[in-house]
Amino acid sequence: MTDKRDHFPQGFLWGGAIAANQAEGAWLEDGKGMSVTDCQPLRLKADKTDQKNLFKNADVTLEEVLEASRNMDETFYPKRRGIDFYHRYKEDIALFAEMGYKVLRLSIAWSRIFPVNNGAVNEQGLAFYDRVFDELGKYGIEPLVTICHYDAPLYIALDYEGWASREVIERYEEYVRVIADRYKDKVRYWITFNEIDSILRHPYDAGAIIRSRYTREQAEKICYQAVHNQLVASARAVRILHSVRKDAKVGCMITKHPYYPYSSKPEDVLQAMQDIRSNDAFCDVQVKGYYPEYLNIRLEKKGIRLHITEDDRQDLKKGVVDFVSFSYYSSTCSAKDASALPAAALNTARGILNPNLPKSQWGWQIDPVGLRIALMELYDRYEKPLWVVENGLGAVDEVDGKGEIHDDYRIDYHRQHIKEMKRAILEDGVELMGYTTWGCIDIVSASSLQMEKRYGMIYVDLDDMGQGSGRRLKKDSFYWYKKVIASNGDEL
Ligand code: BGP
Repeated sequence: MTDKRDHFPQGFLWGGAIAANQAEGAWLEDGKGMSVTDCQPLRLKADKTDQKNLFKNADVTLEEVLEASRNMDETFYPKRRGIDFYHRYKEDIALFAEMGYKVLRLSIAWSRIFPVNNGAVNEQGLAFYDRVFDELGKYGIEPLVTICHYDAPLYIALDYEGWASREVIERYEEYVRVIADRYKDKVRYWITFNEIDSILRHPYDAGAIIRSRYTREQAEKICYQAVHNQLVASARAVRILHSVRKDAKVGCMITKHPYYPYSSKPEDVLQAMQDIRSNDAFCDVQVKGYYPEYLNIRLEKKGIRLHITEDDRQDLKKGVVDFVSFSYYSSTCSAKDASALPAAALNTARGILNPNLPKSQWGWQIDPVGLRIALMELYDRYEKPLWVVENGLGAVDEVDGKGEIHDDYRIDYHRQHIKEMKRAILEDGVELMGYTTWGCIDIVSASSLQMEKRYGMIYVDLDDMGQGSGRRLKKDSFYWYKKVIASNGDEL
């Protein structure tokens, strides 16, 4: 009898993750309306490690949005074409099934369901996701559905002030009621928002907020109000989903970056604790059901008075989540005085370079132990089941003369991170529901809008300009991950 402390738990949910705006394409097909991500232009090839430039791709001015809304071109708007998952989902799901997936994390494009503001529900949009869930069901793959993954309908940005407008809570609630009821027999696992903390860093795709409309100080207040409205919307979604399906499990999601003190100076240790609180703040609200006092104090110090009603406070209390999910790519450092320290590129953020860690081609530091640290910290903080819903390595992959892709660097990345997850479960007592690698298949990068930044275990023959056959090719990591899943994480 092998000791249960040697293996991942039975039923561990191995799989992968994609997002509608980065994978589906078909940006106006079958009645879909424009989304904010359909208006993000591919700018000149950004310097891979120039996070500001890459970051710029995610942000757009009002003029650029209006120009894009009049321009039907797809070439320079990569998220309009994605990898054509909309038409190729059967082939792609068959490949995920061949790897042995237990779960696929995907998102629903809100603008397929409600193409027009205050308009009718689009039956063709609903029918598409019925087909996708049915295809997953054929292989026994559970969907984990992100209700909004950066692609709110464009009217949320143009007819309102994005998520800073309270009416958007009602728009989201109407959307959730429709999909909760429609898919109650096909979807058990839900995430209310992708990386709810990211509005503060890139408000356009995360919050449908066009920052060029505001001054810097106005923009900060707008973003905090937008997060608050999303927190209320998330809480209401939890209750709707629970009311429609008793065994539904609804999670929150943040961009997790463990913060290490740059030195043992107490002020650096203190700064790391402050930064961890900043990273976890909105997760605190979604798990605990109220604003922690440190967050109230921080808002007061910024001179930000949020519009919070008593009903909001009741909503937050009644709509706490069932699990905590997060994306993990890298850790970073904290220092009281970082002015003379080298910066590090992070996932749509900037940190302090850790001299002890290697970097990816896009400058993101590679820290498998950081994933174990994140799991311990979040589990101690919340004592709720956790779920790693994004983890992966963006890299330039080469196809050799035989059509093979030898991505041993990606295998090593995942192998090291899975080993640390196993230690978190077996040695640190963390309750971990599952692991969905980011980009099970190459898709358009969220921040750089490139195809060149490949994360998948399945290669897609498309370049940054959308040129190529679109053919899917199995990378070496495809065969490796298949063995990992078949052995429930024993064979790494
Ligand atoms: C996360 C997003 C994903 C994914 C990932 C990788 O923040 O939730 O959509 O894109 O980042 O980032 P990128 O694609 O910019 O390399």
